[in-house]
Amino acid sequence: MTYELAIGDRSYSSWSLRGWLLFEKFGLPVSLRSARMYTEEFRIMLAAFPPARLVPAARLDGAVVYDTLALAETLNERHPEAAMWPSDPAARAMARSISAEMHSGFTALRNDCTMNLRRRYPGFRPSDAVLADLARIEALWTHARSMAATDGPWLFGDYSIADVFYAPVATRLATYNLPVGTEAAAYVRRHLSDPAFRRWRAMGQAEKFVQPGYDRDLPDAPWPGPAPLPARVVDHGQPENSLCPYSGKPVSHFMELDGRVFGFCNAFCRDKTVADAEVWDEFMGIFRN
Ligand SMILES: N[C@@H](CCC(=O)N[C@@H](CS)C(=O)NCC(=O)O)C(=O)O
Repeated sequence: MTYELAIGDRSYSSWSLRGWLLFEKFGLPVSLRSARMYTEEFRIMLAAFPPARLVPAARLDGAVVYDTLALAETLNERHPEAAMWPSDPAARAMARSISAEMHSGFTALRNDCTMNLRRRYPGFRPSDAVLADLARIEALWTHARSMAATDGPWLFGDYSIADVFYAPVATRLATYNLPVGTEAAAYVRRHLSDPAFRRWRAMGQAEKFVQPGYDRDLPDAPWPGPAPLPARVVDHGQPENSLCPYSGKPVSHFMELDGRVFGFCNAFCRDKTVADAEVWDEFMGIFRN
């Protein structure tokens, strides 16, 4: 199978995050294309996925599919072995319902609290409309948890497409410090500590791009997810590895961690590792040696 996925800015594009999680969390290999939103490069990228206008857009063995809900259902249809929805029919129907409600709803939350994985605003004051969306979201999460068939920490126990749809909702709760109860707060933390999500966020940090209009003029606080290992970029040094842990190519970009220097074949792979070293198995394989 040959799968391609076009995405936008990792720090800001909530639908791109969902599209990518659909592949990453269910072990479906995909080759990625990315471009900054609102640029000519973005328009050219999407021209290869006609008639898509927005990200994510995918090509699955030649067939273009855009819109995240359509992508979720098409991947589910092609990969029954991936168990992307809950297996119990009633839970599956509910998982589809709450995902569809997310896809078409929560406009106050989505408009007032755009996804921003680079910021946390403890002083943000939500409107009544955002609070009403939050109350509905918490009610849906509680309902889903009451139908969970396993002890897993996700909405229906095991990770499902419903969790993909609510991942960027969880990050908004974190970025804007929105008030929710203990159970919902635990679910948000679960997303923030998920290694796949952490890899996505680290790649967003490595993109080093601030999309105009997404930051708020509010005091910022540290991201509430797990603290990254204290890695830092260095210009040179004696790396322990001569080949990049990701590509196997000769190293040219360096970072230091615990007084040890490691090399990578490009700045992006070095910077995504500096951002959150622990979640990259290829790097940790050489670090632990
Ligand atoms: N309904 C679409 C929404 C996709 C969407 O709004 N994508 C945004 C990024 S999060 C986009 O492509 N924005 C670029 C633009 O508006 O030009 C889906 O489910 O995939």
